[in-house]
Amino acid sequence: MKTALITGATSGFGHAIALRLAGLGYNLIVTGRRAERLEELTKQLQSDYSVKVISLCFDVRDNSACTEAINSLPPAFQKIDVLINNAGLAAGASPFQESDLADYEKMIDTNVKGLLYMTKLVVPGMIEQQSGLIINLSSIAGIEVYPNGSVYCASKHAVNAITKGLRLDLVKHGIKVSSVSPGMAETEFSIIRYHGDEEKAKAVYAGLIPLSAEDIADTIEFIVTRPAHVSINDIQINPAQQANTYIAHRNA
Ligand code: NDP
Ligand code: 8X3
Repeated sequence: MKTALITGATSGFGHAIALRLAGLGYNLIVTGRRAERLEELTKQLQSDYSVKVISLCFDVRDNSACTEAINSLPPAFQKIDVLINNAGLAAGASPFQESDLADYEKMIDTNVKGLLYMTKLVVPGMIEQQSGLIINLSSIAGIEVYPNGSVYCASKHAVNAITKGLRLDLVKHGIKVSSVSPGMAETEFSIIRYHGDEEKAKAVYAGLIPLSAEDIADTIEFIVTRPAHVSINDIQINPAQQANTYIAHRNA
């Protein structure tokens, strides 16, 4: 049985991916900062699927906490086959000159540095195994830059560069590296982006059918179920009503 580690499994994509991978028979390491949600998810996974699950509660921005968490894994979970770097966020949506330095730090520390910390800790085991799959959650924001999103977009452009760099450096060790780049998806993402303003968050998806976390779980399932000789480098996935970052066809 294979083991997957999913960061940010307490909500949205990560939660849906955890359920999907359990359905595919993966043993799981699920992570996030909200202990209660991790506990609930672990209970659900253990009761609905016959897989082994362990939860690790820590902040990916804290390298020592990441290290401690990975070092605490019992032997049965130490061979990680799939790492899904999903934990991430956008904080704020306003012009650069009006936006908040603390928000920049949150985004860079989580989306870029957290991803690096986790990857750095998991890659040595994959090199030892001479196999593995790393999937990074990027975004359409890693492809195009939009107004009021310079730092979030920068963080996802960085994720793309790291993904490509890892692929170049790890190919000789049999490790595949993929990214998934979704457009608008309705999760807790916009609520977090707008600092808890649910009305503003809802307005993001007005007049269209956004992607769901299930759509992203479908995409991850496709990547992890390819044969060993096939690497999916990147999948860009949008709602049918979103042509690109700038053009969305909204119902009146
Ligand atoms: P959610 O807000 O629903 O989920 C985010 C997850 O990340 C939560 O489980 C949260 O857990 C975790 N997380 C955030 N910060 C930290 C941290 N410092 N340490 C540990 N875990 C953390 O958003 P989505 O599911 O939509 O987002 C998942 C990923 O997909 C993100 O990287 C996002 O940038 C990306 N994405 C989202 C899109 C969208 O439109 N929704 C589109 C494209 C990409 P907790 O709070 O418990 O720590
Ligand atoms: C989230 C997608 O374009 O709404 O990564 O910021 S977007």
